[in-house]
Amino acid sequence: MMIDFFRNHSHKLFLATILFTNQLKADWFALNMTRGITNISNEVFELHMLIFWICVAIGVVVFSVMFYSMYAHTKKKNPVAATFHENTKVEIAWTIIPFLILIAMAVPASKTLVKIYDDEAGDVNIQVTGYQWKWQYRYLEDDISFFANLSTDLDEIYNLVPKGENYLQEVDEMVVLPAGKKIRFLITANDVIHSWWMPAFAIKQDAIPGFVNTAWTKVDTPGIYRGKCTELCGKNHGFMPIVVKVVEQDEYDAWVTEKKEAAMKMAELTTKEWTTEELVQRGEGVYAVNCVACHQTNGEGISGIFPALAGSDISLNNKERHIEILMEGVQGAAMNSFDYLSEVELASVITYTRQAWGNAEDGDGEIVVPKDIVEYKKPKI
Ligand code: HEC
Ligand SMILES: [Cu+2]
Repeated sequence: MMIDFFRNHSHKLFLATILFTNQLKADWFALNMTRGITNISNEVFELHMLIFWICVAIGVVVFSVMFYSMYAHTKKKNPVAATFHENTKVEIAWTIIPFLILIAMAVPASKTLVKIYDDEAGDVNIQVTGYQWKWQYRYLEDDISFFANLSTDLDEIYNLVPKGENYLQEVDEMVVLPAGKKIRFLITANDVIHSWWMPAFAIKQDAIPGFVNTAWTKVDTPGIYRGKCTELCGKNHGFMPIVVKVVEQDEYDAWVTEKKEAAMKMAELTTKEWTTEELVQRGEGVYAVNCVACHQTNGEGISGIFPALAGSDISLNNKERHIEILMEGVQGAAMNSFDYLSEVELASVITYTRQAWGNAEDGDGEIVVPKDIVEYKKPKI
């Protein structure tokens, strides 16, 4: 009896299990768009659900009519086919009804779009520039500017150690925003097309060289929000995440003050008179972070792949080319531009490579000071 019940109804039980297992439900909902945390992102989500359910309803009606017709008008039941043509009433109905449905969808969609496309100045205005493969943020009112680089350890990427919680979603410097204020982003790019995507704010805006696109947000809930570049922009496209930290106003003010002080210190460092020893000392650290992977600690490089800097002609006798190669990189080679380093870092790492490994004795021993880099950066006419 019991066994028979299961035999006859097992498929129904199976279906019920699928539909009501909580885990499955959670997985299913994870497929949906997320709600985000701003008013706009909520509106976008509601709009998405509204349109989704309209589509479901249309699907149900259309398929019901279709399956009903297939069932009710089989050849068996209707051996003689009807021969009528045209039906004005039906044709008017199937023109007008979709038209009304489209209008009904366009009204709320346009309302939300109009709110999204607001490019009035914000309380805080930030220029966002996409680079291969990092983001630069410039706070226009406060003259703060920095790059946000991926900070995930290379060992995690190469599976040498387990992947961390925010794998490929972490940066060395977060964008800090004050809660409850209108923030306007002016989004552009320096090389190829990127796209600044922050799902929690419902912002996804193309970053195009030579154009400035705007986006805005107002976030009331402090927290850390993560997004990424979402326009295929080259080999490290997956390695330029976006991390935004929303804090209360006073914490934001403190951050601004701190950033400004750091910038002032940097400006002082740039103009001060440097001794060779100071530059070399600083440069050794910069070299260890940015150059050893290829040129090696002993400056010998790796034969056939990365040239030696110890005893190289550029390091010994060609200060101008040395600056240029760091600023511009070498097209088509692994030697990228390091123009995002500060003037002090650049000058000190160049001086370090010109002094270390006996280069000072074998070459002209000329040093590079931060002012040289400032000079190089000035537009040439
Ligand atoms: C990803 C590997 C890599 C990194 C990191 C790197 N370089 Fe290079 N570097 C190269 C390659 C490859 C070349 C050869 C480029 C070419 O084809 O001319 C080169 C060339 C150079 C040259 C010219 C050498 C010569 O005499 O021809 C200098 C100087 C130099 N790099 C300095 C640096 C400094 C300083 C750093 C750190 C700030 C650095 N590089 C970081 C790969 C790298
Ligand atoms: Cu990109």
